[in-house]
Amino acid sequence: MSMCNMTVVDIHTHMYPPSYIDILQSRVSIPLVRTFPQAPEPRLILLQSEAQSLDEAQHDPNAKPPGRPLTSHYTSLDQKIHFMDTHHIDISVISLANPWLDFVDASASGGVAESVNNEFSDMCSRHPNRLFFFGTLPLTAPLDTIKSSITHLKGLRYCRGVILGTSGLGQGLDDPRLLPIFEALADARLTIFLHPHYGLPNDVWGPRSEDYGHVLALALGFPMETTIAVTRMYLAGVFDKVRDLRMILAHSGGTLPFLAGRIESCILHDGQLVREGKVGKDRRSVWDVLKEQVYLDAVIYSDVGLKAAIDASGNDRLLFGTDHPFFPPLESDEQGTWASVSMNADAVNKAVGEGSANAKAIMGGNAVRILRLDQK
Ligand code: 5CU
Repeated sequence: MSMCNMTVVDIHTHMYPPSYIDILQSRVSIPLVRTFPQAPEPRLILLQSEAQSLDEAQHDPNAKPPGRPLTSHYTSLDQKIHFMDTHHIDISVISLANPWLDFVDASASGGVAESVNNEFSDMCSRHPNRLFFFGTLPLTAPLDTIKSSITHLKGLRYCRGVILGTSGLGQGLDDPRLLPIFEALADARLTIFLHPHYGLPNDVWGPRSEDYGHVLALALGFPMETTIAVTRMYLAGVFDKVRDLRMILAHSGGTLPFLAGRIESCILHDGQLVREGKVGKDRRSVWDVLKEQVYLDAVIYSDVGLKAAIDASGNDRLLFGTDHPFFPPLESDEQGTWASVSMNADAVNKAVGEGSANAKAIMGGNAVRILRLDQK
């Protein structure tokens, strides 16, 4: 990546702090961390699509190890800083990786959220010019506990938002019970970083999906999940009800930039919606919401997808990211440069021109402005 006169900000970069790994190690169902005789490092098993390979590895010591190796890249702050230095990243906005606290018992999640958010805050304070974070909400807890968590995050100096999955309180993000939470986040000027985890049901992938590694779940399941979640929010009127809500969508919005036109057409031609008066002249279209309340990360690995994202939201709303520590190099040293990072940087250069004002904006300027990273 070329760095001259440019601040590079990575807004899509995860960690699992040690206390969270302890929780995963104590679990017997996914998500979990487990050691297998056939693998040198503990394995991090996160996705339901990994259930079959987990089962096979538990019964057959020769079966391929499930999940992914739990390397120090997932847990170590020194490693995060080394990764940033290696890739000339000036600032990272770190966040807990999926599945956050979605599986934590209601009675425990408030306390776990508080300690995880404090851990992130402490990590940032150790590198004050280089780290900010998106906090984590205890969504399984009662509403008052969730609101207290937002108040806690609002008071943490380096917190700039929250990372959120698509399950919400268990019924998705179009659930009216979430409106007070969205309002509290908007009032606190905490941006939501919306990130997928659940993908699509396993049977969509067919009986041979085990032969295809993680490709279907990650390349297609994740983006479709995001697309569906945001479309449901849009159809439920969430963006109109909470006009100050701001969301960064992971993976350039899933397939939203590509499908927004089709979503619009389906709305305009839906007899039920028209009869119910939901397609009036004052309606804000999906395109309007994409340009007014949504930001997109630039984690799409190709200029083709990136150009669609820019067309949909605007050069001033795209934000560079790496998805570290996921997608490490498989055949070169993990301490060196990662192709998954350069693919995203190259896509920016190809889409808007290396060294251009738009490239500088996407690589970091937009993040500094949108997330107020110049205010410490
Ligand atoms: O490789 C994966 O499973 C993942 C994941 O779980 N979360 C993520 O952000 N990227 C890749």
